[in-house]
Amino acid sequence: MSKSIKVVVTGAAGQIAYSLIPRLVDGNTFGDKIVDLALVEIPQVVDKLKGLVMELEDSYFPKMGKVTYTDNFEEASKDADWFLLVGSIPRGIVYNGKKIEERSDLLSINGGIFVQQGEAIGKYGKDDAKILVVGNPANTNAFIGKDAANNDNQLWMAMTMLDSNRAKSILAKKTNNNVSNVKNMIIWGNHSPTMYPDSENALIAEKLGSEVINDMNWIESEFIPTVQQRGKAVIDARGASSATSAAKAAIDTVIACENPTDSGDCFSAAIASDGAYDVPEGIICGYPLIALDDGSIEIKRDISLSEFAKSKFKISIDELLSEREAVKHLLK
Ligand code: NAX
Repeated sequence: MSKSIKVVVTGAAGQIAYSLIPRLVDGNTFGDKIVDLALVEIPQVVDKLKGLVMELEDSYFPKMGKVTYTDNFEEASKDADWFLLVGSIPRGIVYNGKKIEERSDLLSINGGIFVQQGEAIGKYGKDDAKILVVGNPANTNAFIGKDAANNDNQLWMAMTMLDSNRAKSILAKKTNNNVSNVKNMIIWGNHSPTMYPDSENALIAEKLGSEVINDMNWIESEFIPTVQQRGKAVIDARGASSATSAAKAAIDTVIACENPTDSGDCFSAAIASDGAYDVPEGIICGYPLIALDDGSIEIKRDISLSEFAKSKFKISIDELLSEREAVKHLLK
């Protein structure tokens, strides 16, 4: 009989989850494993998940195991292998009588949620669980969750794969390549408009981006801002934030963690700094990562950063430090 794996998804009635959840059980993400799903929503919305479960049943997924839904995160967490924390309170909604516009308000409200979820993951999740935070502000939510979980065997990540996929697409277009020819695409720092997408260390048709693109003006005034602002551009064009591409990026992150990384390549996600690349320890920072044969995930440490790259990266590190300051009342 195939091994089974349990995946918890929060924000399960939201738009990203609607694209994401079917792909978790379609046999491509976890290969041969049977996938048990625990879907989590807030109490006001949880009953809608009945409809999603009906659709999953109607879709004929041979690798789908047990599917449950609940508004009780602790119950969902028991013995879970993966947590995809998509749910969060978006900017612009009225919460407890106040319209949430400022990043600091968003940090505080979502931070509170991530304290509870982190504690439950630390206590009830598997000891080697992997946690991917998608809900924004993703890096600092992951920072708060990891602190509350207090379990160093578990791996907390914040998603930067969507930024990396966006950057690959732009570099491929610029150089007339297929997107599959762009590798080693690193997003340094925060998943926010300060992120630094690293064109210099990207491999484009096996050559370093710094050799292929000799146009600093294009990098600085087009490439970097386009990647940084792509989320807003999608909202302006679609009237809603990225959903299918965000779901695909979450799946890409899971697949990247579940399979050894090809030599010369890396994948992008933010994890806790251990001081690598002079980033202050503990903050959840976008890094180049590799998955090893034994299933562990490590920071790729042999990337050299130009002075230009270092100055851009520093802006994002400073932002992460100020976010850490804004949520320090939530830390243990
Ligand atoms: P939706 O508003 O469609 O769905 C979010 C869902 O989360 C809602 O159904 C809500 O009820 C639920 N929720 C809120 N708090 C919860 C909690 N404590 N437990 C369980 N469920 C909870 O948003 P959607 O478009 O799906 O986006 C979800 C999050 O992803 C947002 O925070 C968004 O900003 C973030 N994004 C992150 C990206 C990234 O690259 N890291 C890119 C896409 C996206 O913008």
